[in-house]
Amino acid sequence: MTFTHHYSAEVAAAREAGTAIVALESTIITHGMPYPQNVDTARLVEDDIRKAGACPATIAVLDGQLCVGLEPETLDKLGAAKGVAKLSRADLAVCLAMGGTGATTVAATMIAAHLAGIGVFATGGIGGVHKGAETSFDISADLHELAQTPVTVVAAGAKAILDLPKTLEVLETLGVPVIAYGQDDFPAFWSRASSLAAPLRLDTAADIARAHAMRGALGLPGGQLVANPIPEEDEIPLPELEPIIAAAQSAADTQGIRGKALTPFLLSRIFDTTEGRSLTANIALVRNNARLAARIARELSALPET
Ligand code: PSU
Ligand code: MN
Repeated sequence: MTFTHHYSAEVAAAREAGTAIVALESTIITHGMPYPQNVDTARLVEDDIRKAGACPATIAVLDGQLCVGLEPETLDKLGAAKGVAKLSRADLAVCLAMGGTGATTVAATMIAAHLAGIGVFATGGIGGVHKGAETSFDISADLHELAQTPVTVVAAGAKAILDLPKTLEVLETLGVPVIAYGQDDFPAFWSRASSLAAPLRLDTAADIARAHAMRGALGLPGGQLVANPIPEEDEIPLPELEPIIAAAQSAADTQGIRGKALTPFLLSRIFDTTEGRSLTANIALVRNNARLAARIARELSALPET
């Protein structure tokens, strides 16, 4: 059995030219943001990466093809579609084998990026340990992926809808480097600070690229989580969000929302309660992560091959 990547024209040209490439996920488009802001954001994020001198590669599965880079009309279609499958590590092979279509989560995007030789990936926030995980056992496959697939993921920390202390504990157990960028605190997605210290801190894209390469040189599997705080002017302070998150979580509990549906439910609930402010912040932080990821990817491609 074989599979082939389907590269967009732009990504194919970048591979040819040796341009640094940054992977982007598609679940954030189909499940993380409402239409049409999702498509607008996806385009802005791609442009941010181009302006920073790298090539964006949005990843999705379309009609049984693992697509690395989406043509503009395809991105539109995916963003407007309803009921698109959310593909994590467990779902990828079945979807490809059955000729299906789906959006890739952080975990599935890391797998596809690595197979395509892409070392850096930008998103909003990774999945993690959900509140109440001690009874629900809901821990995102993103965490295990970071432990086994050598891709540096730039995110604004983990989404604040999660149990952040437990998320950090699991990442520590799995041996995933959690590197705050330019500050000591682990960022909390819509907020710069979580009051939890990040285990590691680096201050430059070059240092992050060197750490990525060093893991490879040591033969350590797995990637790195770069936790990049949202820009100050765009943040919603955590104390303001906490009651809103708690209300969204209790609505999910009452309505029995579980599994793959939980993250999208919480995000859209918080969007409604904040009258869209959470989305504005989400867009700002993804763009901020894309810009940093482009710089890391360029530093990485400038390092001598090992
Ligand atoms: N980041 C965002 N919005 C999102 C996601 C990340 O800003 O919607 C998606 C990612 O695809 C991530 C997924 O992998 O949420 C986590 O889902 P779960 O908790 O079901 O593993
Ligand atoms: Mn889950």
